[in-house]
Amino acid sequence: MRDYSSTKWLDEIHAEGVEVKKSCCYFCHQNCGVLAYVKDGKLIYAEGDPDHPTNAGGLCTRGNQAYTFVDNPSRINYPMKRAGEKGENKWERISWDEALETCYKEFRRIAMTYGGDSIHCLRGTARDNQWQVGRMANTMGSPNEYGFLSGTACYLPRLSLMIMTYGGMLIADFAQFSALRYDDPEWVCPECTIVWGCNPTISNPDFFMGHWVTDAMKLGCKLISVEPRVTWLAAHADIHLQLRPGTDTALALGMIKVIVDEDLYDHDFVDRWTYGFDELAARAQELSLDEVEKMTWVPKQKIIDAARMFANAHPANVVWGLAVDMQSQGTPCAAAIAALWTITGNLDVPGGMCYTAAPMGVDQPSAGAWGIYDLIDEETQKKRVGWKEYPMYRYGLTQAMPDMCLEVCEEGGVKGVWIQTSNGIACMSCETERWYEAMKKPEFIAACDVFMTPTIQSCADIVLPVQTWAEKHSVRAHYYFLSAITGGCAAEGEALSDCEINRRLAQYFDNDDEFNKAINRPEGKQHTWPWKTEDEVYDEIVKPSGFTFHELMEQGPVYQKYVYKKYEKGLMRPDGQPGFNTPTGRIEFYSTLFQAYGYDPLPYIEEPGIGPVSTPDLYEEYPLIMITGARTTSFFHSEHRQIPYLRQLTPDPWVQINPKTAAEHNISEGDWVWIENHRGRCRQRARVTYEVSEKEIAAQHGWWFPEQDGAEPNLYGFRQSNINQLLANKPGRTGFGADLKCTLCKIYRCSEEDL
Ligand SMILES: Nc1nc2c(c(=O)[nH]1)N[C@H]1C(S)=C(S)[C@@H](COP(=O)(O)OP(=O)(O)OC[C@H]3O[C@@H](n4cnc5c(=O)[nH]c(N)nc54)[C@H](O)[C@@H]3O)O[C@H]1N2
Ligand SMILES: Nc1nc2c(c(=O)[nH]1)N[C@H]1C(S)=C(S)[C@@H](COP(=O)(O)OP(=O)(O)OC[C@H]3O[C@@H](n4cnc5c(=O)[nH]c(N)nc54)[C@H](O)[C@@H]3O)O[C@H]1N2
Ligand code: SF4
Ligand SMILES: [Mo]
Repeated sequence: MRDYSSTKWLDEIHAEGVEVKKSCCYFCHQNCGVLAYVKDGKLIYAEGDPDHPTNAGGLCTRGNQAYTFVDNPSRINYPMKRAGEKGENKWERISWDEALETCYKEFRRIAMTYGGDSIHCLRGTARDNQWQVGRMANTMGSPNEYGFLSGTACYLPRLSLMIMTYGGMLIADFAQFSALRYDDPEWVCPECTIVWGCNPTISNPDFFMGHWVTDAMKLGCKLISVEPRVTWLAAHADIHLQLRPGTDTALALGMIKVIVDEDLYDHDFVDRWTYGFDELAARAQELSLDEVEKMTWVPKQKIIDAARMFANAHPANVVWGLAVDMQSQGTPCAAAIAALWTITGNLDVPGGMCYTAAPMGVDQPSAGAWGIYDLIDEETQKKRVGWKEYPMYRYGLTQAMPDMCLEVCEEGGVKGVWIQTSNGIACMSCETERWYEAMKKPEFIAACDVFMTPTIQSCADIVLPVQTWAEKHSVRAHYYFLSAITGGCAAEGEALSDCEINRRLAQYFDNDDEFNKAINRPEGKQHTWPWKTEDEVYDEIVKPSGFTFHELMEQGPVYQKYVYKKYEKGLMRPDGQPGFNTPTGRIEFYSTLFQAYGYDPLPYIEEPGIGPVSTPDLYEEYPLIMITGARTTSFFHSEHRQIPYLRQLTPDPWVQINPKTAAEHNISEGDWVWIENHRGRCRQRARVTYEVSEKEIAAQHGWWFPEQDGAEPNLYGFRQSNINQLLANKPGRTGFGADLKCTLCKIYRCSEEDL
């Protein structure tokens, strides 16, 4: 680790022979601008690029530690094949040719024997390679690409709702659409923002920087926080609605009720551009505020105050987050919250909620949308797991349905698995043991990763080493700008970028006429990866912008002028008419598509599957509501446990416990405690804090211990502190959303023997 006690390190990075390159961090999908200090091909330091408009010179804790991530002794440096039984942690170095040929032969055999759909391609919160995993599935003749996450409960509940009822994806406008940022004369600072189930100052989620909210607060923007915990933002909010986890829909409907009752809504917008307002209003009227208070635990006067504050502010917006998705009612919850910003007339106006754009016509590759799904024939497309059962999965989305995929795998229907960017069993899957067992069944599994993980150890036959952003090229089409990742450092060993791995593997399939005939590849689509180098791939992606990839590298981030109120100008619909790209051409509070699919067309309230109301018996035995996975600065999910400085910041998994609850259980700060419910238990260390109320605890997710024995049965201790063992694979009615942040548990101190 670098010694910061003297200024010697500064001399080091400013010494002769050190090159400073402009690049972008990709340790999360935020993609901050970086100045990379490179010496002899190695990254020796990284700092924020002051010219980069979104991070403006800042890097988070992890970005600052880039050099200890990139140059880390535990990285996978060579392709390897399993040399013992699965889980024995015995690996043998092989050549890239042998590795890729093995993958090709195995996946080909599987597709030809059992059908392409028996190959499942899994990814987590992928980086620049999200589209690649879907495309790779198609290359191998499979329609099945997804993550291990129940109810696809990360962003997709919100996204699918917006696609179906708003005809596009919306995001709070904090001037990110303009390179001038806050100096852009057209932008208006929001007068009020609701940060809803999101902790952006820690998580910077979904291409949104948390400091934009604090910037706006300094410019006078009022803050409403909808958050069970007392986060920094909640503590600084004008109104903190400290709700019971999983009751967000009731709260949003309560606020809608106040806005309608007090006639605070935008009549003109509602009349001209929306569909089903009366039905929505009637649905909100079904509840009394006393009932909402009882359900949500939020005093009704606070609900009234918040509704008034939000509705009277112009413009106003909502920064919503993962907690919306991580309840089984993710879809109706998203619908209710979106209705709030819509009835108040904050749609596609400066400082309001704005439609994302494809900068210079470049699709957002990381969102999985780039050029796939006509690479396989229609019949195979319909073999996507969940296609029939969950129609919302078809609508503008390409993912298979994870909970059903798990069942298919358990029944032996998954024969080949390609894992790229996921540590499934240590982080993403609920009922961990089920996924762990299921992943033992396929005949062949290959994984691409930067580090060895419990997931790879437990099930993979082949491991492929992956480059980090510091080493590879890539592009990022944010929804507001287009930029190139320049890399420029030498990778230790033989790691390749995801893109290059995929491109090379695809060549085998693309040149195999017999295979393409057998899987019935559509006419003219045989060359699924027709590019000769990875830079050619990026040239193709950025082509609509008029730049080549290398021109873009020179140029830095490129912006396109943002157009507000696109719906008035005929810019939202394929037919060029004013309105929105929905069946009625209006924003649909009453969704005609939901109705057609047999779902409730309006937002409705449903209790979390396990909780004080739905399972009172369990509540008696497990009297604490359990929040999981609230982000911390030290880690990205299950990653970064190998980075010395980050691990020093958070050496052990911790669970937040209110001082009163801790005292009741004779638990002191730092004690190891068991967290247990009817599904299982795991242990984490007590962080005794008023950040959580007496009724809740908040446990970390994604824990495993790279320093422990990697072989079975220990597998880096991935069961010891893995909170997901207590969670269920149980999606909401639409197939979206799952209760990962609102279930029940009890806690007790670990005994001496336990440790
Ligand atoms: N209880 C609970 N569980 C949760 C959550 C929660 O809030 N609560 N959050 C969920 C959410 S929202 C998500 S998105 C998932 C995330 O779940 P995962 O995506 O499985 O999480 P990561 O730990 O980021 O795993 C990514 C893996 O990819 C590797 N990797 C990193 N960079 C690259 C790269 O460039 N290429 C390749 N090929 N590999 C790379 C890392 O080393 C790591 O092993 O976790 C979910 N799990
Ligand atoms: N440092 C870091 N940053 C990350 C990640 C990471 O692992 N580490 N992961 C990335 C990924 S993939 C994602 S999806 C994003 C997620 O980022 P965010 O959307 O910010 O999600 P979280 O931090 O999981 O949860 C946000 C807040 O929701 C609160 N909460 C819990 N339950 C409820 C509830 O029922 N209702 C309401 N209203 N609030 C609730 C929690 O207390 C928490 O403070 O973060 C991304 N950024
Ligand atoms: S890890 Fe940190 S520095 Fe890197 S892109 Fe994400 S927020 Fe930015
Ligand atoms: Mo996520």
